[in-house]
Amino acid sequence: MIRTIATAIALATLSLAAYPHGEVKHAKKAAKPISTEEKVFGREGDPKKASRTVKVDMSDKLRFTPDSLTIKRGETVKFVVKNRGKLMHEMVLGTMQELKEHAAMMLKHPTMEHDEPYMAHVAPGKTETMVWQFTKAGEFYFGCLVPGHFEGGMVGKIIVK
Ligand SMILES: [Cu+2]
Repeated sequence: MIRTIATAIALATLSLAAYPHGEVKHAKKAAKPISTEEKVFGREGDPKKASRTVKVDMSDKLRFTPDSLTIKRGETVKFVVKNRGKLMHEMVLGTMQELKEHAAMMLKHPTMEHDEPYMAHVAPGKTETMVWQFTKAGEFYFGCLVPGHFEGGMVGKIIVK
């Protein structure tokens, strides 16, 4: 009986040992992969494929400069977004409907964190970049969703044709 148990244990140990130790895969701390999510207003762009750079300034007067852009359909644009003010600002791409809804939500929940490839949050005096490919023609917008800013007129228009 004891011998049987010992044999069983030995066998069990053997069968365990038969499994090679799986190689632990250490995920490399690489940049976030480019999202493939397709939005009505396009998709995240590959920085290597950016064919145009657009500088956008944001100010505490709640204005974007420029506040209107025309983009060719299919174009990948690198936005270089500078905050010239003393307040936090952000540039969020979307349809007017989406921006309105999102802005209303930010008013209700001011501390809500949001971070998507179509947003650039920029601290005072800083510059951030955002790369976006405009895959569909249409009329889109960009707004600052810091509570009160969108309502204060911090919005711009993008025509994709
Ligand atoms: Cu703002």
